[in-house]
Amino acid sequence: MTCFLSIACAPVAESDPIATGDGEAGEQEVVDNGLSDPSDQTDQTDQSDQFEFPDEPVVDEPVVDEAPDIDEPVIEFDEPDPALQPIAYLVTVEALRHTFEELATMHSITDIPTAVVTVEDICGGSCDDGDPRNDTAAAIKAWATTRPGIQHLILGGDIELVPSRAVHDRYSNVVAGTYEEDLKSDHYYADLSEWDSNHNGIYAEDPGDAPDLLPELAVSRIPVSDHDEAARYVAKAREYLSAYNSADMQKALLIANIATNYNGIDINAGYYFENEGRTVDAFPTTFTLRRLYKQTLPPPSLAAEALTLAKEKEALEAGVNLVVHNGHGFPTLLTCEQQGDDLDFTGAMAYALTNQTPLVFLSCACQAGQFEAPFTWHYTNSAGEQKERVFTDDSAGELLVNAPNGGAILYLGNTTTGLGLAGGSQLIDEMLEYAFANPRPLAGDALRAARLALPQNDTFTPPVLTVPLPVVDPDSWAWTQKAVVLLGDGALPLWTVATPVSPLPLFSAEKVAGGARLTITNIPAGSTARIHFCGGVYTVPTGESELTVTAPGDCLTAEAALASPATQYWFDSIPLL
Ligand SMILES: [Ca+2]
Ligand SMILES: [Ca+2]
Ligand SMILES: [Ca+2]
Ligand SMILES: [Ca+2]
Repeated sequence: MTCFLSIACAPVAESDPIATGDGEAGEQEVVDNGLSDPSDQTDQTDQSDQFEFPDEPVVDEPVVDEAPDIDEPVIEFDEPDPALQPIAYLVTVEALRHTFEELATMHSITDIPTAVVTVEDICGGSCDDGDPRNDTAAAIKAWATTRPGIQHLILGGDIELVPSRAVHDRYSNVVAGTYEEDLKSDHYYADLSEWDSNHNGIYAEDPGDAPDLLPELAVSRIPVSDHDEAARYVAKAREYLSAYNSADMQKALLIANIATNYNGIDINAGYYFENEGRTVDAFPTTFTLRRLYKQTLPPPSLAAEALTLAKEKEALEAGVNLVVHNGHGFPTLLTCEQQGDDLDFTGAMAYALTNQTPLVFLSCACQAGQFEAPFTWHYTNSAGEQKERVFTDDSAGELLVNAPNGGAILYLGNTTTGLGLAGGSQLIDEMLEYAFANPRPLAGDALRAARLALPQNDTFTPPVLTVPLPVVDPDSWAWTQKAVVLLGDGALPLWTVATPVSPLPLFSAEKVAGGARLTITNIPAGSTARIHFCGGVYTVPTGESELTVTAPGDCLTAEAALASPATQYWFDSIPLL
């Protein structure tokens, strides 16, 4: 086993290409197809002139032959806020539009103006997925590029709904060995530089293309395949925003496998965690850290517990916010050791987790974020033989995010071999640094900042060696940029300080002719309150503790939210009765 820097366990891709089949594409010229800005949905407010009634019904004259005039009220509708330009766009498919609009509304009325758009809208029937220069992925990127003010792109669907970009890469290091793989890269959407400058439909070729790989956008993917999975994720996001047990916000779990064996010496990933200026030091002293480390001598920390599968499950379900995993993975395994299978934490085990506090799981492991699963993996084994292996389920990282009774709200991982100490570990440290340096950071912003800050060279001296090992180099930097993916909604915040739930306001809604009357009262001081109905957003003036608005439209629900820097969010959606 020549693997050095956190390489996949089980069938290890010692080398070589693997054609999983996708061609790739050139950039599409495109394509502002005149798609209207989704924030235009507020137009329905113009219906107000349908509802003008006579102001002064005639009542004084005796009426003989005519029906009596009825004293009709005049309905005047309030003006909604001018439509804000979205800073986040959620790209999904028509079948999931309605479900994800609930998530977008939640963001929009809690401070992150967000619009939903579908691949059907973007393509307008003209995408050709047989031509990688003009396929759906190219159209999505071209479309996103033309959105003014865009900061976040949230891909709302698994790969069969919202495609990724196939690329090929090779990494070689004197100690790590050589890897050459096909992989899917959502980073294609984040870095707006040209990924196919020679327009041959093969992206990020070396030589041939020269993307800078530095992100302009914060990109994430909610890996759901159907309505039920999407609805569960939206419900999970709502709980995460508004009903989080704040006692768990400053709890973190560090999981370490043996990163590699170098000249007969086990290099425990815990040595990296504990190395001065790295992962442990990234956490503020207000955090409580629990360490589950594979046992080696010397132990990386006297505070560490020995890693076992039972302890890992118990710790993930005990109520913890940030989980950092440095070690191994596989499409079917969330965490594992490189040697042996006694510490295989499977995707099925991740899916079965029952934790009240949703996890933010940051891992540098191989392949557990390979969301193209279910798929057939083609690889070359250590004997140089071409092999293939069929994976019949979503990857372990996807299963963790889609877990119905717990699991994660966000999973950071790799869509192929992860280079661990050669880039993935440093990227996680940079995410943590950003998260703790900024008030209520958004997850996608933390990843974007980490990608920008990731060093192109790094060395690391484990305590069991006397010489520094070269770990990050420009090639492993580039591989890491392409292979890392954020599963979940990157426009969600990371909770980094203990933040209580919001006091509850009272929100009620009743139908009126042509619209609804919506009342919010008991607004706590310091909160920004907003009401949403039929695409219109109504903001309560600062300092007011209540507001009633009359809004036009015939929507079935009305929404309201509170946002405050001192508390979690509050959000409610109620049916119109
Ligand atoms: Ca090319
Ligand atoms: Ca760039
Ligand atoms: Ca799936
Ligand atoms: Ca998948």
